[in-house]
Amino acid sequence: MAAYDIAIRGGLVATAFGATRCDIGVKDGRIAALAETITDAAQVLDAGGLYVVPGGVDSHCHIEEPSLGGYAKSDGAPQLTVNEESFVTASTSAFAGGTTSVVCFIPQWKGHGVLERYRDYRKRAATGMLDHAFHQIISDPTDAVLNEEVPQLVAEGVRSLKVFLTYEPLHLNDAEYIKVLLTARRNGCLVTVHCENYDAINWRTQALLAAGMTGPKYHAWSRPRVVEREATHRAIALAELVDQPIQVFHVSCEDAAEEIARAQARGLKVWGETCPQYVTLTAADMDRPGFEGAKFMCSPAPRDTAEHLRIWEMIRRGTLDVVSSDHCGFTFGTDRGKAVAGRDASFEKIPNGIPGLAARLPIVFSEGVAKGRIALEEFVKLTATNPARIMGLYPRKGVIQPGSDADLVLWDPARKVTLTNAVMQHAIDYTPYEGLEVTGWPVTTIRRGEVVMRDGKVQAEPGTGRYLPRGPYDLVKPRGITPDGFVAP
Ligand code: DUC
Ligand code: ZN
Ligand code: ZN
Repeated sequence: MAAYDIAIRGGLVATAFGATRCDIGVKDGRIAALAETITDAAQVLDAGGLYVVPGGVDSHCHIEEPSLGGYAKSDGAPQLTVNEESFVTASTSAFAGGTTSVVCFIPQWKGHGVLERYRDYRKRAATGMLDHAFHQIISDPTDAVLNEEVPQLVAEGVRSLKVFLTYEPLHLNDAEYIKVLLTARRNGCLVTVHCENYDAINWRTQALLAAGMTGPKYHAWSRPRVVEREATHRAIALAELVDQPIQVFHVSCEDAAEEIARAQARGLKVWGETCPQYVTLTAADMDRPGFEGAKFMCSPAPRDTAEHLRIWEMIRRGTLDVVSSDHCGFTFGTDRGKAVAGRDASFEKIPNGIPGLAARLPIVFSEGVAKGRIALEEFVKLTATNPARIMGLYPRKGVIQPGSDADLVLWDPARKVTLTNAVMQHAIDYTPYEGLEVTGWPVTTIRRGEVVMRDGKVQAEPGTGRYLPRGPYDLVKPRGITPDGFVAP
């Protein structure tokens, strides 16, 4: 019998600490050896001329998430919309783009607990092929949920609580946010935060609508940079008060990133994530004719090309250390997705979110490494190692070393591809990146030692994705520093 199930031979193996040319031996779904030469294997994959990078870890994606909400009907009632990507289609798309693990969101509906949704979501996620962990959205922080249900979720391996500071019907006020921070501190969880100011956006939205400014482009006008900066500042300040680590999600602009940089310089445990849309799309995309602009509508809103360069600078400085997709797919041509309120709906009724699971790694590599903005090891950190570390999945995920899961991508650094919807292999009928040319492409994706994508052809059995329970981890331990040394329970 061969010593290894697979040998990956002759590639440039990249980790967060650098790259080296070596062979990789895989046994029982794990990386068993890195050596100059490995030949004794049942299957040999030739990686000559290719890079070998860890399978992507996408720590922010919305998949098969019922009733995301976030957009009210004209009478103020929440509009229930089901996120249209299933775990099977999301897995196909993710493998096509070199991602092998995701952290996605269990919803909470106001007036309901969280355990019932967790059980339902576990079942949904188990139908797919991606390895998966969960954030728990808290939109109704009752004592029963925070004191009784969250500890049970934590025992089940859920280690991050997600809060929204805007969106009907999900947003929390400051008192509610503080309660969630305290709960996270007590239970050893990370808090991830959507930072935009709810009241400010509502005020601007109503003023824009009253002035007859209703088209998709006014989505960006309703939520300018300052509402993101203010909420980022507030989210950090309250986290400092409670002494609770947080990750600020989808940072779109330097103004918000500067708040994170200041917090990090003061030693706070605050991390910043950005997304491919904030280095490729602009507010002008939402000004395309007719309803077309809805294809680019997400929150925070894409800014402009000058901002893209500032985001890259914040990535280079390490202020923003994760690039997630915020994949949130709504179809364009049906009456279920973007057009759920009609094709002439005003902007505040159009669901926010864009699909991007498959595009994430290619865009970060192409715009980052191929254009000389970041090194190969930075690409690995941003797309795999850092999300795994911050989410408590490291070193099982996000790294190529003996003992880690054999999640690997054979990457052709020279391959040029024009992004089209067909290439994305998702269930959504458009991609906001249509026509974007990228340099660098995943040619083979391996999940736990199994080739699940080769030359764009995804071959994985539905139901083979594994749940990734997360235990306690040091990164989310409080610093032990509070104002006046007073630690509130
Ligand atoms: N913004 C979010 O906060 N969530 C989903 C989609 C989006 O655009
Ligand atoms: Zn968000
Ligand atoms: Zn999101």
